[in-house]
Amino acid sequence: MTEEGWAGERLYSSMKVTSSFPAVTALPAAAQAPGACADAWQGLPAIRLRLACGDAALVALQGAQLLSWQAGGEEQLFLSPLAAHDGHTPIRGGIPVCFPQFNQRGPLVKHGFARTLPWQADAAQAEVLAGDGLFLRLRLADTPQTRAVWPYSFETWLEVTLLPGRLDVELVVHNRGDTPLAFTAALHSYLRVADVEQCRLQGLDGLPYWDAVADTHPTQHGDVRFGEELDRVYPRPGNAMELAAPGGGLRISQDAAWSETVVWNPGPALCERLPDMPPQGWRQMLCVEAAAIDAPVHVAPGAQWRAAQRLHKL
Ligand code: TA6
Repeated sequence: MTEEGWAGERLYSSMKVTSSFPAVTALPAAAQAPGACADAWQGLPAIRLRLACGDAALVALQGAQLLSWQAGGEEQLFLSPLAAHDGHTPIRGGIPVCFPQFNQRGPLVKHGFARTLPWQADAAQAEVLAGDGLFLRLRLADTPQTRAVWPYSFETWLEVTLLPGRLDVELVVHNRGDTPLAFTAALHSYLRVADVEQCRLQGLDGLPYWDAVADTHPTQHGDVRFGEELDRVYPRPGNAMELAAPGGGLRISQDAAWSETVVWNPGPALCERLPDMPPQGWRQMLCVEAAAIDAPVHVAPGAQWRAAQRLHKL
């Protein structure tokens, strides 16, 4: 966590935890109390964070994937009701971590292996932040299985900071080998909306982009609107974006190390063909992704790279 004002304010105290990782039994009573606790989603191990103000988050250990973020009493992330939960198929929705490869831009499985592997985390290690906040770190390191497809020694963390009305998600990549490491990555955030056709994404006006559907390179004029399949890669905007939606919105920002912003909505036709989406699911979501994809990120031996995406409920 690098956000000004919060650094150094963590109280390194142990949380009230009623069960330790990797318990997979849902604990509804504990889940209602402020703090961090082991929980489950569809039988998969997860950690629930809950603030005194009522805001909450649920993170699956599979992929260190945020599955839910509730702020102001409303769910902010889209999670498909048809999402896979077999423990190895990508989960459709929340905030998948794409690493060490974005999409099919390389020889690895689409969006990299990190989103389907089990990460390590312990609710007991969650840190209480002064005021009303929680910080949780999840960890993934290389194994013989990862080295067989990606020959690097690495350690990566996903750092989740939950504050009232706000969720910060930061990816940290540490090269613990003795050769340079290169990767592409994204935080593939699925934002929940009531009707995407009533929404506008502001803050990308004037930027050139790659339209991956048409394979063209136009310039954005005005706000981004939704209705048909949309899959675009923009350079990171200089200022925060705003998702304007009836009844509320979201401010979305990303650190400069995330050099691109991807905006994706499958639209009705592609949505029909996605087995883990309901036919009308495209209306309830849009992805605004913090990405580092046009040029691979290089990390020198022993060095670290880190970058956050920050979501603020408006
Ligand atoms: O980030 C946009 C994108 O790369 C799209 O091209 C689309 O494929 C989407 O991700 C979802 O990918 P997934 O593998 O999760 O179905």
